[in-house]
Amino acid sequence: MKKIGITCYPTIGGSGVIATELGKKLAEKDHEIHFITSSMPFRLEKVYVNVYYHQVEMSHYPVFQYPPYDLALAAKMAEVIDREKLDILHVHYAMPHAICGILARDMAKHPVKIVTTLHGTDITVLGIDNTLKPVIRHGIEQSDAVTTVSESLRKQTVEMVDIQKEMDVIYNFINENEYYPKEGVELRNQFQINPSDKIVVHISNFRKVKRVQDIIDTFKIINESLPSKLLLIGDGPEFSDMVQHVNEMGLEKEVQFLGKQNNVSDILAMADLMLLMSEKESFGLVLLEAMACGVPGIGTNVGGIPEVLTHGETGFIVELGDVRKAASYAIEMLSDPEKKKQFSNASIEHVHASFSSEKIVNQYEALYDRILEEA
Ligand code: GMT
Repeated sequence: MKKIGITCYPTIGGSGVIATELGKKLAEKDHEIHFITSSMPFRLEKVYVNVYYHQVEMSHYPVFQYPPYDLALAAKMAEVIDREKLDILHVHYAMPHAICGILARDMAKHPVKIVTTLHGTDITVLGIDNTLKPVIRHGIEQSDAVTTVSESLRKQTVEMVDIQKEMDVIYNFINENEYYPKEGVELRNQFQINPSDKIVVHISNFRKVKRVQDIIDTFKIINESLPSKLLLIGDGPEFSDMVQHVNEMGLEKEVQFLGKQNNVSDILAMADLMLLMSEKESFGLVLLEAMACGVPGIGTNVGGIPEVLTHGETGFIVELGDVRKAASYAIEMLSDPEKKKQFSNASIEHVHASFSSEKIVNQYEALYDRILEEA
């Protein structure tokens, strides 16, 4: 049994999902898990044995222009390391969480090892703001172990941060109790979608990098050939522009904006295809969640997406912005029930073979064992 602290962004997002699900799985394996976050992680919706939550408290001093959240987090981490005698502090994102963890390790009296998992966005930020490079490099170099969620992100990190540190690729995984093929007929009726309509879904935080416009443009071509509906799930900066784009395309009746949703697996149950046309994506967890529910995906040849989707087997890969090709693959698959079934079965099998929670959680446990054995 190990005592493991976990810090992540607790709000909606793939990194928060992975950090929380990992904590829950480790707790089931008798490890003691201590979440140290600004608010309760959204997937920690009920009481779990062996799981504890420590909220970072912030004082607001009128003197400071910016509240020192990072320092408050480091102080809370050090307090929990010492009081709970943590063996491992597993932080998600180098910036700021690895930096806070390193400061906490320096302050704490009890020895602790820092594991940092990179999810991509802090490396992407370097493309915009190079001044943060030394901070990210320090976070990576001073961690006892670093993991990336795809081989593509590992390579990109080495190139962008110019770093020698060995990094392990540990893929994301799914919670099999939530993501599995389910019957979606009832929900389809509630949404008043015809049984013969094909349902295309997209889930994201509607940032520019997600290229939601390409999703809508791909769907427009699909919809000209097949009776279909597009369900857009999530919210973010591009939301209003996308509502306008749908109106301009005359697709108001075919596209539904569902906003942020907690029970995504229920929506996936009635879906036929997931689209992810991003220009940056270290992994694409939503593709994996869809595949686990038997929903094949079409994604761009970007970042970790080709490591998740196998072209021609569990979905299709297209070049960034190639909405015509994406639509033609979608039409080809959706209009052939046999082919659709084949892709659906292959998706489920692939998730279980390569991205099962058991396989991935074992890899994290082996990593913890390895660094604890090191002097
Ligand atoms: O995609 C986002 O903007 C959210 C971000 C997050 O923190 O959840 O996603 C990143 O981490 C996910 C979990 O590892 C990955 O599935 C996403 O691909 C990655 N996003 C990007 O690289 C843009």
